[in-house]
Amino acid sequence: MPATLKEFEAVFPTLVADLKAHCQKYKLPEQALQWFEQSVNHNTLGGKCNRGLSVIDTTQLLLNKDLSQDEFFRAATLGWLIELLQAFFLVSDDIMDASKTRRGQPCWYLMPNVGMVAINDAFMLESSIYLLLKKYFRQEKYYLDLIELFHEVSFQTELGQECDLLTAPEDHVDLDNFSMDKYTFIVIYKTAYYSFYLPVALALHFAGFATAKNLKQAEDILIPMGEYFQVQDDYLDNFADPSVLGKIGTDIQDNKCSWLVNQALKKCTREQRAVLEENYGRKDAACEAKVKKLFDELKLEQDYKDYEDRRVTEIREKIAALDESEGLKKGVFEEFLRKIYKRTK
Ligand code: GPP
Ligand code: MG
Ligand code: MG
Ligand code: MG
Repeated sequence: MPATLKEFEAVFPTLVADLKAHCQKYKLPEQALQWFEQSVNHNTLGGKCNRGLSVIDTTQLLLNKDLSQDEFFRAATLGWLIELLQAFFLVSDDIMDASKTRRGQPCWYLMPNVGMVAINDAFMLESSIYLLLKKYFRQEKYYLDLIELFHEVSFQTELGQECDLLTAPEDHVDLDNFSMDKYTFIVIYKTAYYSFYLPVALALHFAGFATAKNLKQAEDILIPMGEYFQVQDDYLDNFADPSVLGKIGTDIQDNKCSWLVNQALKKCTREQRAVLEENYGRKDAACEAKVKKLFDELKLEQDYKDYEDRRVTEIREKIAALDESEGLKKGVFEEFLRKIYKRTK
Protein backbone atom coordinates (compact mmCIF):
# COMPACT_ATOMS: atom_id res chain seq x y z
CA MET A 1 0.00 0.00 0.00
CA PRO A 2 1.41 3.43 -0.91
CA ALA A 3 1.98 5.70 2.11
CA THR A 4 -0.68 8.36 2.68
CA LEU A 5 0.01 12.07 2.93
CA LYS A 6 -1.35 11.95 6.48
CA GLU A 7 1.13 9.26 7.57
CA PHE A 8 3.94 11.21 5.94
CA GLU A 9 2.90 14.50 7.52
CA ALA A 10 2.75 12.87 10.95
CA VAL A 11 6.56 12.55 10.88
CA PHE A 12 7.22 16.24 10.25
CA PRO A 13 6.62 17.69 13.77
CA THR A 14 9.44 15.51 15.14
CA LEU A 15 11.83 16.95 12.55
CA VAL A 16 10.71 20.51 13.31
CA ALA A 17 11.30 19.80 17.02
CA ASP A 18 14.82 18.52 16.16
CA LEU A 19 15.59 21.70 14.25
CA LYS A 20 14.29 23.87 17.09
CA ALA A 21 16.32 21.90 19.64
CA HIS A 22 19.42 22.53 17.53
CA CYS A 23 18.73 26.29 17.52
CA GLN A 24 18.16 26.23 21.28
CA LYS A 25 21.70 24.87 21.76
CA TYR A 26 22.84 28.26 20.48
CA LYS A 27 20.32 30.07 22.73
CA LEU A 28 18.62 31.59 19.70
CA PRO A 29 16.33 34.40 20.93
CA GLU A 30 12.67 33.32 21.19
CA GLN A 31 11.41 35.69 18.45
CA ALA A 32 13.91 34.31 15.93
CA LEU A 33 13.13 30.74 16.97
CA GLN A 34 9.42 31.31 16.32
CA TRP A 35 10.19 32.95 12.98
CA PHE A 36 12.24 29.94 11.87
CA GLU A 37 9.49 27.55 12.92
CA GLN A 38 6.90 29.56 10.98
CA SER A 39 9.10 29.69 7.90
CA VAL A 40 9.72 25.94 8.01
CA ASN A 41 6.02 25.18 8.39
CA HIS A 42 4.73 27.68 5.84
CA ASN A 43 7.23 26.72 3.17
CA THR A 44 7.49 22.98 3.61
CA LEU A 45 3.87 21.98 4.29
CA GLY A 46 0.80 22.35 2.10
CA GLY A 47 2.03 20.77 -1.12
CA LYS A 48 1.23 17.40 -2.68
CA CYS A 49 4.48 15.94 -1.27
CA ASN A 50 4.84 13.60 -4.24
CA ARG A 51 8.63 13.74 -4.03
CA GLY A 52 8.75 12.94 -0.32
CA LEU A 53 6.11 10.21 -0.51
CA SER A 54 8.02 8.61 -3.38
CA VAL A 55 10.98 7.84 -1.13
CA ILE A 56 8.71 5.74 1.11
CA ASP A 57 6.85 4.07 -1.76
CA THR A 58 10.09 3.28 -3.59
CA THR A 59 11.71 1.85 -0.46
CA GLN A 60 8.66 -0.36 0.13
CA LEU A 61 8.73 -1.64 -3.45
CA LEU A 62 12.48 -2.29 -3.37
CA LEU A 63 12.36 -4.17 -0.05
CA ASN A 64 9.13 -5.86 -1.12
CA LYS A 65 7.55 -5.62 2.33
CA ASP A 66 5.72 -3.31 4.68
CA LEU A 67 8.21 -1.12 6.53
CA SER A 68 8.77 -1.37 10.29
CA GLN A 69 7.95 1.76 12.28
CA ASP A 70 11.62 2.73 12.38
CA GLU A 71 12.13 2.09 8.66
CA PHE A 72 9.04 4.15 7.87
CA PHE A 73 10.29 7.03 10.00
CA ARG A 74 13.72 7.02 8.36
CA ALA A 75 12.39 6.74 4.80
CA ALA A 76 9.93 9.55 5.59
CA THR A 77 12.78 11.64 7.00
CA LEU A 78 14.66 11.29 3.70
CA GLY A 79 11.42 12.29 1.98
CA TRP A 80 11.15 15.41 4.14
CA LEU A 81 14.72 16.32 3.25
CA ILE A 82 13.64 16.54 -0.40
CA GLU A 83 10.64 18.62 0.65
CA LEU A 84 13.02 20.98 2.53
CA LEU A 85 15.22 21.21 -0.56
CA GLN A 86 12.14 22.00 -2.61
CA ALA A 87 11.05 24.62 -0.04
CA PHE A 88 14.48 26.25 -0.33
CA PHE A 89 14.15 26.30 -4.13
CA LEU A 90 10.57 27.57 -4.22
CA VAL A 91 11.07 30.44 -1.75
CA SER A 92 14.00 31.57 -3.90
CA ASP A 93 12.32 30.86 -7.25
CA ASP A 94 9.23 32.87 -6.34
CA ILE A 95 11.38 35.93 -5.62
CA MET A 96 13.29 35.48 -8.90
CA ASP A 97 10.09 34.90 -10.91
CA ALA A 98 8.15 37.67 -9.11
CA SER A 99 5.37 35.16 -8.46
CA LYS A 100 2.35 36.04 -6.35
CA THR A 101 0.93 32.81 -5.00
CA ARG A 102 2.17 29.34 -4.15
CA ARG A 103 0.08 26.40 -2.92
CA GLY A 104 -2.95 28.70 -2.81
CA GLN A 105 -1.30 31.19 -0.44
CA PRO A 106 0.78 34.34 -0.94
CA CYS A 107 4.42 33.53 -1.70
CA TRP A 108 6.57 33.65 1.45
CA TYR A 109 8.39 36.86 0.47
CA LEU A 110 5.00 38.57 0.09
CA MET A 111 3.73 37.56 3.54
CA PRO A 112 3.41 40.41 6.08
CA ASN A 113 6.83 41.58 7.38
CA VAL A 114 8.79 38.95 5.43
CA GLY A 115 10.17 40.65 2.31
CA MET A 116 13.82 39.91 1.69
CA VAL A 117 14.23 38.11 5.03
CA ALA A 118 12.91 35.30 2.82
CA ILE A 119 16.37 34.98 1.27
CA ASN A 120 17.91 34.08 4.63
CA ASP A 121 14.92 31.83 5.38
CA ALA A 122 15.67 29.97 2.13
CA PHE A 123 19.30 29.43 3.22
CA MET A 124 18.11 28.10 6.58
CA LEU A 125 15.76 25.65 4.87
CA GLU A 126 18.75 24.31 2.93
CA SER A 127 20.95 24.06 6.03
CA SER A 128 18.18 22.15 7.79
CA ILE A 129 18.64 19.29 5.33
CA TYR A 130 22.20 18.69 6.50
CA LEU A 131 21.37 19.05 10.21
CA LEU A 132 18.72 16.34 9.95
CA LEU A 133 20.82 14.15 7.68
CA LYS A 134 23.58 14.21 10.32
CA LYS A 135 21.20 13.50 13.18
CA TYR A 136 19.61 10.43 11.59
CA PHE A 137 22.13 9.03 9.08
CA ARG A 138 25.62 9.83 10.33
CA GLN A 139 26.23 6.24 11.42
CA GLU A 140 25.39 4.73 8.01
CA LYS A 141 28.13 3.70 5.59
CA TYR A 142 26.24 5.51 2.84
CA TYR A 143 26.12 8.82 4.81
CA LEU A 144 28.74 10.48 2.60
CA ASP A 145 26.90 9.26 -0.53
CA LEU A 146 23.74 10.99 0.70
CA ILE A 147 25.57 14.26 1.42
CA GLU A 148 27.25 14.19 -1.99
CA LEU A 149 23.95 13.38 -3.67
CA PHE A 150 22.19 16.37 -2.09
CA HIS A 151 25.12 18.63 -3.02
CA GLU A 152 25.31 17.43 -6.61
CA VAL A 153 21.57 17.58 -7.21
CA SER A 154 21.45 21.09 -5.70
CA PHE A 155 24.19 22.22 -8.06
CA GLN A 156 22.42 20.63 -11.05
CA THR A 157 19.20 22.47 -10.11
CA GLU A 158 21.08 25.74 -9.79
CA LEU A 159 22.58 25.23 -13.27
CA GLY A 160 19.08 24.78 -14.66
CA GLN A 161 17.82 27.83 -12.80
CA GLU A 162 20.75 29.87 -14.10
CA CYS A 163 19.94 28.97 -17.68
CA ASP A 164 16.21 29.56 -17.06
CA LEU A 165 16.95 33.08 -15.81
CA LEU A 166 19.54 33.95 -18.45
CA THR A 167 17.20 32.98 -21.31
CA ALA A 168 14.52 35.23 -19.73
CA PRO A 169 16.06 38.70 -19.30
CA GLU A 170 13.63 41.24 -17.85
CA ASP A 171 14.63 44.16 -20.01
CA HIS A 172 14.66 42.81 -23.54
CA VAL A 173 12.81 40.19 -25.52
CA ASP A 174 14.79 38.24 -28.11
CA LEU A 175 12.82 35.30 -29.45
CA ASP A 176 15.94 34.05 -31.27
CA ASN A 177 17.42 33.38 -27.86
CA PHE A 178 14.91 30.52 -27.32
CA SER A 179 15.45 27.01 -28.66
CA MET A 180 14.29 23.50 -27.83
CA ASP A 181 17.90 22.51 -27.06
CA LYS A 182 18.18 25.21 -24.41
CA TYR A 183 14.70 24.30 -23.22
CA THR A 184 15.65 20.67 -22.76
CA PHE A 185 18.76 21.59 -20.76
CA ILE A 186 16.78 23.93 -18.52
CA VAL A 187 14.04 21.47 -17.62
CA ILE A 188 16.28 18.47 -17.08
CA TYR A 189 18.51 20.41 -14.72
CA LYS A 190 16.05 22.72 -12.94
CA THR A 191 13.42 20.04 -12.33
CA ALA A 192 14.14 16.44 -13.32
CA TYR A 193 17.14 15.74 -11.11
CA TYR A 194 15.72 16.91 -7.81
CA SER A 195 12.11 15.92 -8.43
CA PHE A 196 12.57 12.50 -10.02
CA TYR A 197 16.11 11.14 -9.78
CA LEU A 198 16.72 12.25 -6.17
CA PRO A 199 13.81 10.38 -4.48
CA VAL A 200 14.72 7.08 -6.16
CA ALA A 201 18.48 7.51 -5.62
CA LEU A 202 17.82 8.15 -1.90
CA ALA A 203 15.60 5.07 -1.63
CA LEU A 204 18.21 2.95 -3.46
CA HIS A 205 20.86 3.96 -0.90
CA PHE A 206 18.53 3.45 2.05
CA ALA A 207 17.31 0.04 0.86
CA GLY A 208 20.84 -1.15 0.05
CA PHE A 209 20.41 -1.42 -3.73
CA ALA A 210 22.44 1.59 -4.88
CA THR A 211 24.64 -0.23 -7.40
CA ALA A 212 26.12 1.80 -10.26
CA LYS A 213 23.87 -0.08 -12.68
CA ASN A 214 20.69 0.60 -10.72
CA LEU A 215 21.50 4.30 -10.28
CA LYS A 216 22.21 4.64 -14.01
CA GLN A 217 19.04 2.78 -15.04
CA ALA A 218 16.97 4.94 -12.69
CA GLU A 219 18.50 8.11 -14.14
CA ASP A 220 17.82 6.96 -17.73
CA ILE A 221 14.09 6.62 -17.04
CA LEU A 222 13.56 9.40 -14.50
CA ILE A 223 15.23 12.21 -16.43
CA PRO A 224 12.85 11.88 -19.43
CA MET A 225 9.97 11.54 -16.96
CA GLY A 226 11.06 14.75 -15.22
CA GLU A 227 11.30 16.48 -18.57
CA TYR A 228 7.70 15.48 -19.28
CA PHE A 229 6.71 16.76 -15.81
CA GLN A 230 8.17 20.21 -16.47
CA VAL A 231 6.49 20.38 -19.90
CA GLN A 232 3.25 19.75 -17.96
CA ASP A 233 4.21 22.58 -15.56
CA ASP A 234 4.69 24.95 -18.52
CA TYR A 235 1.43 23.83 -20.14
CA LEU A 236 -0.47 24.28 -16.85
CA ASP A 237 1.12 27.71 -16.31
CA ASN A 238 -1.00 28.95 -19.22
CA PHE A 239 -3.90 26.51 -19.52
CA ALA A 240 -4.79 25.48 -15.94
CA ASP A 241 -7.33 27.09 -13.65
CA PRO A 242 -5.17 28.95 -11.05
CA SER A 243 -7.58 28.00 -8.27
CA VAL A 244 -6.94 24.31 -9.02
CA LEU A 245 -3.22 24.77 -9.73
CA GLY A 246 -2.62 26.78 -6.52
CA LYS A 247 -0.44 29.33 -8.35
CA ILE A 248 -0.93 32.02 -10.98
CA GLY A 249 1.12 31.51 -14.12
CA THR A 250 3.89 34.04 -14.80
CA ASP A 251 5.78 32.52 -17.74
CA ILE A 252 4.51 34.88 -20.49
CA GLN A 253 5.12 38.08 -18.52
CA ASP A 254 8.44 36.70 -17.25
CA ASN A 255 9.74 36.14 -20.81
CA LYS A 256 10.36 32.43 -20.04
CA CYS A 257 11.82 30.00 -22.53
CA SER A 258 8.81 27.76 -21.92
CA TRP A 259 7.60 24.74 -23.86
CA LEU A 260 4.61 26.71 -25.20
CA VAL A 261 6.58 29.60 -26.67
CA ASN A 262 9.00 27.18 -28.30
CA GLN A 263 6.08 25.33 -29.94
CA ALA A 264 4.54 28.64 -31.00
CA LEU A 265 7.82 29.71 -32.65
CA LYS A 266 7.96 26.44 -34.60
CA LYS A 267 4.58 26.89 -36.27
CA CYS A 268 3.74 30.62 -36.33
CA THR A 269 3.40 32.75 -39.47
CA ARG A 270 5.40 35.99 -39.84
CA GLU A 271 2.39 37.97 -38.68
CA GLN A 272 1.92 35.78 -35.63
CA ARG A 273 5.63 36.05 -34.83
CA ALA A 274 5.26 39.83 -34.88
CA VAL A 275 2.48 39.52 -32.28
CA LEU A 276 4.84 37.52 -30.11
CA GLU A 277 7.69 40.02 -30.65
CA GLU A 278 5.46 42.85 -29.47
CA ASN A 279 3.72 41.19 -26.56
CA TYR A 280 5.80 38.35 -25.08
CA GLY A 281 7.79 39.08 -21.93
CA ARG A 282 6.05 42.39 -21.14
CA LYS A 283 4.92 43.11 -17.58
CA ASP A 284 1.48 44.03 -18.86
CA ALA A 285 -1.78 42.07 -18.58
CA ALA A 286 -3.08 43.24 -21.98
CA CYS A 287 0.08 42.03 -23.75
CA GLU A 288 -0.17 38.75 -21.87
CA ALA A 289 -3.79 38.34 -23.02
CA LYS A 290 -2.71 38.77 -26.68
CA VAL A 291 -0.11 36.03 -26.29
CA LYS A 292 -2.67 33.75 -24.63
CA LYS A 293 -5.05 34.34 -27.54
CA LEU A 294 -2.27 33.50 -30.00
CA PHE A 295 -1.50 30.27 -28.11
CA ASP A 296 -5.19 29.36 -28.54
CA GLU A 297 -5.19 30.18 -32.26
CA LEU A 298 -2.09 28.02 -32.72
CA LYS A 299 -3.92 25.14 -30.98
CA LEU A 300 -1.04 24.55 -28.57
CA GLU A 301 -3.33 22.69 -26.20
CA GLN A 302 -3.75 19.94 -28.82
CA ASP A 303 0.02 19.91 -29.49
CA TYR A 304 0.57 19.40 -25.80
CA LYS A 305 -1.87 16.46 -25.70
CA ASP A 306 -0.10 14.84 -28.67
CA TYR A 307 3.27 15.38 -27.00
CA GLU A 308 1.95 13.82 -23.80
CA ASP A 309 0.76 10.68 -25.63
CA ARG A 310 4.08 10.24 -27.45
CA ARG A 311 6.21 10.89 -24.40
CA VAL A 312 4.28 8.57 -22.10
CA THR A 313 4.47 5.77 -24.68
CA GLU A 314 8.27 6.21 -24.86
CA ILE A 315 8.61 6.24 -21.08
CA ARG A 316 6.48 3.06 -20.81
CA GLU A 317 8.79 1.37 -23.33
CA LYS A 318 11.84 2.31 -21.27
CA ILE A 319 10.20 0.92 -18.13
CA ALA A 320 9.35 -2.33 -19.91
CA ALA A 321 13.04 -2.74 -20.90
CA LEU A 322 14.33 -2.34 -17.30
CA ASP A 323 16.82 -4.95 -16.08
CA GLU A 324 15.63 -6.05 -12.63
CA SER A 325 18.61 -8.36 -11.91
CA GLU A 326 20.19 -6.05 -9.27
CA GLY A 327 16.96 -5.46 -7.35
CA LEU A 328 15.50 -2.43 -9.09
CA LYS A 329 11.79 -2.86 -9.94
CA LYS A 330 9.59 -1.69 -12.80
CA GLY A 331 6.87 -0.91 -10.28
CA VAL A 332 8.94 1.99 -8.91
CA PHE A 333 8.65 3.83 -12.21
CA GLU A 334 5.08 2.76 -12.96
CA GLU A 335 4.07 4.32 -9.64
CA PHE A 336 5.83 7.58 -10.49
CA LEU A 337 4.17 7.78 -13.88
CA ARG A 338 0.76 6.98 -12.40
CA LYS A 339 1.09 9.96 -10.03
CA ILE A 340 1.80 12.52 -12.75
CA TYR A 341 0.00 11.23 -15.86
CA LYS A 342 -2.59 13.79 -17.00
CA ARG A 343 -2.21 15.79 -13.80
CA THR A 344 -4.19 19.05 -13.47
CA LYS A 345 -2.18 20.54 -10.59
C1 GPP B 1 10.69 25.29 -11.21
O1 GPP B 1 10.52 26.21 -12.20
C2 GPP B 1 12.12 25.27 -10.83
C3 GPP B 1 12.53 25.28 -9.58
C4 GPP B 1 11.57 25.28 -8.47
C5 GPP B 1 14.00 25.25 -9.30
C6 GPP B 1 14.44 26.52 -8.65
C7 GPP B 1 15.89 26.43 -8.44
C8 GPP B 1 16.63 27.23 -7.66
C9 GPP B 1 18.08 26.98 -7.56
C10 GPP B 1 16.04 28.35 -6.89
P1 GPP B 1 9.25 27.16 -12.28
O2 GPP B 1 9.68 28.55 -11.96
O3 GPP B 1 8.57 26.90 -13.58
O4 GPP B 1 8.34 26.63 -11.09
P2 GPP B 1 6.92 27.27 -10.69
O5 GPP B 1 6.07 27.24 -11.93
O6 GPP B 1 6.40 26.32 -9.63
O7 GPP B 1 7.22 28.64 -10.19
MG1 MG C 1 11.41 29.70 -12.12
MG1 MG D 1 8.63 29.97 -10.74
MG1 MG E 1 6.34 26.94 -13.99
